[in-house]
Amino acid sequence: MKRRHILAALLASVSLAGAAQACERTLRSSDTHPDGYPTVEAVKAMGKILEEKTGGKLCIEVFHSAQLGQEKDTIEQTQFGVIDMNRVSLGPFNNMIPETQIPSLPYIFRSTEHMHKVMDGPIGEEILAAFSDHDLVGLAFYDAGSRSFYNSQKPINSMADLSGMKFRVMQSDLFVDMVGALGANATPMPYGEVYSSIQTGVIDGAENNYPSYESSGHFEVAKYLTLDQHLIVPEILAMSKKTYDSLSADEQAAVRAAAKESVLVMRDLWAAREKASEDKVRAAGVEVITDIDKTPFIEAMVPVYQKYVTSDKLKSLVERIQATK
Ligand code: GTR
Repeated sequence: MKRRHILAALLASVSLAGAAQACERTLRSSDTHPDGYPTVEAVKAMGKILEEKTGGKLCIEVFHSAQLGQEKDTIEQTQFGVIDMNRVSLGPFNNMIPETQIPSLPYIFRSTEHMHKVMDGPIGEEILAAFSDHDLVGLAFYDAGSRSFYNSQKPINSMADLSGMKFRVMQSDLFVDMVGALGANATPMPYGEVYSSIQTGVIDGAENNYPSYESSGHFEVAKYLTLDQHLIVPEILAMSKKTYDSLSADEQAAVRAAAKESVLVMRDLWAAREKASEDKVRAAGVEVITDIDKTPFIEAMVPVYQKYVTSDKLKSLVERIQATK
């Protein structure tokens, strides 16, 4: 048995070495999510497409499960070129790149279809381009469903029920103000600390989409979910500008095309995972409150828009998003 294991390990290392050798260069890509999560699988799919397009010159290896660190740290490392690529929510970019605040505004998108229409078009391209001033190249947007509140204490049936409760948010001032405007308290912290913080009562809960709520295990410690769907924040696949600049023009074009092609893979995977994650958390006994009046939530966001949508550029983005049918 033991010898069998050793042999298997040896074979695995040989085939890994074989795979690495087949590629002239393997790009390292970071993701906070576990293996099998739609974002991880989509970047792997991009890698296969890229390998094909470059005749085996470029490959991608996805370091999933936050192996390279929590999102904010990996963003910095990507800017420095220590990490080649990163798949992250737009949230952690909010304080750095003002344009990313706009698709991160609560209730800015009417639906996922509306978000796709906006982000697949010129507005999406404008937001991708904003990354280039920050040592990054924005390649594509991925889906992240809608985010809703969950907690360990009680069912939330109205905005008033949120009063005084403590919720973790991504490290973005915009989300701190969003939670404050709803009458609750926000604690920004890295994703990897949320489970134990709920478990030990440091926070009452957090907010996320079904696949993250499920795969992180947060549903085990926060059994009340209220589908207020305050955010439809897309995720971004970005490359270090240092890495991008080191590629030939053909390789750069292949990277851009492969990233865009992986979006379609991602959307299929996402739809399936959303359903599977919902089924899993419901089967585990999570109380899902779907009947919630969103009007007071939307109205409460007026001061948040006033605080963040300040320049003409940002105002124009909001107007154009709202006018997109
Ligand atoms: C997830 C997102 C991650 C991360 C996480 C969080 O939905 O995919 O990139 O941002 O939320 O809440 O930190």
